[in-house]
Amino acid sequence: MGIFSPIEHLLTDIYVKVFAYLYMLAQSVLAFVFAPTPPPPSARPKKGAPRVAIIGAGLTGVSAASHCVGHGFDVQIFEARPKKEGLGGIWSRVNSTSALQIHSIMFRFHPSVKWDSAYPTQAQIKQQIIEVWKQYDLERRTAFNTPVKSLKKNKDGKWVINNDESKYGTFDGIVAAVGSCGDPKMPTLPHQDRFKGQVFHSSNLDGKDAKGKRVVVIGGGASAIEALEYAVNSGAARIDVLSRSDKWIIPRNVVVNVLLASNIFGQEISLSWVPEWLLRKFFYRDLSDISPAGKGIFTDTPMVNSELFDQIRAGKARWLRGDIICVENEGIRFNHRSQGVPKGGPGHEILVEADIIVMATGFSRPSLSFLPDKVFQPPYNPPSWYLQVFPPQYPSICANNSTYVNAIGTVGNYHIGIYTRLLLMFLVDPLSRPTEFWMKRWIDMTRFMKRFAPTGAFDFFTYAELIYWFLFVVAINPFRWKWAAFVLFGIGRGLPMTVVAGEDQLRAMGGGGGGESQGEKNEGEKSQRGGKSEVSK
Ligand SMILES: Cc1cc2nc3c(=O)[nH]c(=O)nc-3n(C[C@H](O)[C@H](O)[C@H](O)COP(=O)(O)OP(=O)(O)OC[C@H]3O[C@@H](n4cnc5c(N)ncnc54)[C@H](O)[C@@H]3O)c2cc1C
Ligand SMILES: NC(=O)c1ccc[n+]([C@@H]2O[C@H](COP(=O)([O-])OP(=O)(O)OC[C@H]3O[C@@H](n4cnc5c(N)ncnc54)[C@H](OP(=O)(O)O)[C@@H]3O)[C@@H](O)[C@H]2O)c1
Ligand SMILES: *[C@@H]1O[C@H](CO)[C@@H](O)[C@H](O)[C@H]1NC(C)=O
Ligand SMILES: *[C@@H]1O[C@H](CO)[C@@H](O)[C@H](O)[C@H]1NC(C)=O
Ligand SMILES: CC(=O)N[C@H]1CO[C@H](CO)[C@@H](O)[C@@H]1O
Repeated sequence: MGIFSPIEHLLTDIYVKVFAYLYMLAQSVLAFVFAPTPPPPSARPKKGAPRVAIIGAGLTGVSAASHCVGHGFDVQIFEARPKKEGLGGIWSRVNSTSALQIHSIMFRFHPSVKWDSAYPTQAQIKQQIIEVWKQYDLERRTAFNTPVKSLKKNKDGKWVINNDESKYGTFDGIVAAVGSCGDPKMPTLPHQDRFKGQVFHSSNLDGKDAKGKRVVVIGGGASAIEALEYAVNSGAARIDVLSRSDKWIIPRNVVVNVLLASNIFGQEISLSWVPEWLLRKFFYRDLSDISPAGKGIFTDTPMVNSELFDQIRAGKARWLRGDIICVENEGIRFNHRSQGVPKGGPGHEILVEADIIVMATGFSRPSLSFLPDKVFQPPYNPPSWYLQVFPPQYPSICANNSTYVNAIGTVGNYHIGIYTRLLLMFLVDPLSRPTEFWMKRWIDMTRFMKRFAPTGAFDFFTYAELIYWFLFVVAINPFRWKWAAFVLFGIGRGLPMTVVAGEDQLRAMGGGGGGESQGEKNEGEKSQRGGKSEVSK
């Protein structure tokens, strides 16, 4: 052993360095091929270029804005919070105890992102978002401290934000990127005032000293695992996680994650017991009691972690299923349930002692209520929209990741890029634009195909399903074929634009063409026409 370990170390070191080098190299190639060219610093968008309003300066908003700007569109970003907490979105509001749990290869939210590690820290993620923001000259296009409260069409069919046309102008398209994690959720537990220790939210653990203390974490989501890791790292004396519902945990392994994300059906299928059985047998092993009973893996976003079980096995932490009865002076009175017993079901009562309570109880959902009322009418209410993000009444609105419920997938640059480019295509090419009728039929069809899904059709999807959605909607409409390379890869916008200019002339001669939807004809006819042939390449 004595002789081998230095060699072993050296080899590991070389291996890691070579791998890191190759990873960086591959990312440079991706950036070179796929990142749209940023505009020159002093560039002004061409007069009459379509304008897109981006709501939210998190990674979705910043990435979407960069795609718009890179393809010659004009953008204005609206961010509710001040720059310090708003730019970077949720990653600027959680403390450094949060980090990426999935491999960064699946978190390339923009083609120019360059991760230098497999699991970047919160600070590194925030930094990458800011870099994209700077690189695409978005600083002068961002209004901070500006919550969007309303979105209306003016008489020309253009979008007006917060009823203030004179201040912000009008917009042809909207990207609502408000995210799904807003303010921290801090429920008050029964008799919480009796507790003599301290209570913190999981996003606010920097500088909190847990050394030698008993830490109780409330919640069973990804934030609970992060809080557990924080407590282990700061040398807590005892750690208990109190979880009232079960979620699947999958290993930090790119191959396993990719395999799970490849379920093209996007729901539980007759073979889903196979991955579930394998996970219990080879990953949970002796701890399979923690795994969810009777809840399929394709129903809920799983948590990605490999160290949790080691920490439980090493006796550093306990993971307890059950319901909180009340808080006491010394800790939490808890009804401990066995596997398979539902929330609120029978169990046995214990007192879990605590000096610190960490609320890993999640975040409240930002509201989309600034959108026109009719987009919320069931049965076509979010997330049951066209491709989950376009309300069927308005293909000029793209609400990326704001309707998200659950999925097994990735936040690859593909999603944000593809969604943004679909929107851009709809804006400039009326023939490619779906009508309300067909958008609703697509939603109906997806519901029909997923009618046996234990979740609603849009409450859970997989990566493979998402790719199928994109390919389907591009292939189904011949007028979109010329756009395929642009929509899917961000290359070659010149050619379809030339065709559209030709079609435009034809339409100018003969009339016709499609509006946004029935009753919204204005938009398509007037607003799109003006700019499109003049957009810079
Ligand atoms: C602790 C933590 C860890 C996470 N880790 C992972 C992970 O490992 N992997 C993963 O895939 N995901 C993870 N996530 C999920 C995370 O939500 C996404 O990674 C991503 O940051 C979402 O980006 P977004 O731009 O869509 O939303 P956000 O980052 O939430 O940004 C939305 C922005 O919109 C602004 N806004 C909202 N409403 C309005 C309005 N009306 N007007 C103007 N502005 C508005 C908000 O102020 C906010 O800045 C994590 C989340 C948390 C909380
Ligand atoms: N690095 C990462 O990957 C990472 C880290 C953190 C967060 N995230 C993401 O961020 C989002 C939020 O995650 P999160 O873990 O903060 O929140 P979450 O997934 O919403 O989980 C909150 C947990 O708290 C429980 N809870 C809520 N209120 C409670 C109460 N009053 N009493 C007892 N338990 C209560 C919930 O139980 P019920 O389910 O029964 O309501 C749930 O187990 C998710 O999308 C997640 O994927 C990712
Ligand atoms: C941690 O989060 C809290 C609450 O969001 C914030 O006030 C504090 O400044 C953060 N601390 C650090 C070091 O970022
Ligand atoms: C955009 O939306 C799709 C589908 O909801 C999602 O998979 C993609 O990751 C979103 N973008 C981000 C950053 O989450
Ligand atoms: C994959 C995906 O849809 N992207 C993110 C959207 O928001 C949720 C919740 O904040 C994240 O968990 C996803 O990673």
